[in-house]
Amino acid sequence: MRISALLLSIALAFTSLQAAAFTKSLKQKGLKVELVSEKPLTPGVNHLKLKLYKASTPLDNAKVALKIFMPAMPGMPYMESKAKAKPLGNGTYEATFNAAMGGTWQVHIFVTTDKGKKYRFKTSFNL
Ligand SMILES: [Cu+2]
Repeated sequence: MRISALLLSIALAFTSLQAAAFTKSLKQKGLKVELVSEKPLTPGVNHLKLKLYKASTPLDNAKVALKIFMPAMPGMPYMESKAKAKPLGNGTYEATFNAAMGGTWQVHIFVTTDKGKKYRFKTSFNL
């Protein structure tokens, strides 16, 4: 009984890992952003879905942009990459961005609602 429950939870965990290789949830002042990528984020080109929710309702008609940057390091200049996300409907936006190298990237996500309200979310990606 216990073992079957354990196996079931492992199977469920595996299924949810299969569903999306990368997910992250951010929240600020009542606005929630779920980041979802079908494939693992890697150096090079990535497609990231950003799902916006205001009070659990999908938020459409927002302007969504993403900036990733890496501070200068010894022997390496500051690097950054910007992307405007395109709306896919139902509160979902998709940003395609290029990461020049592996490592830790700082990430800022800028959201402007159709009412002109601005949000900035900060997180990081390890590629
Ligand atoms: Cu670097």
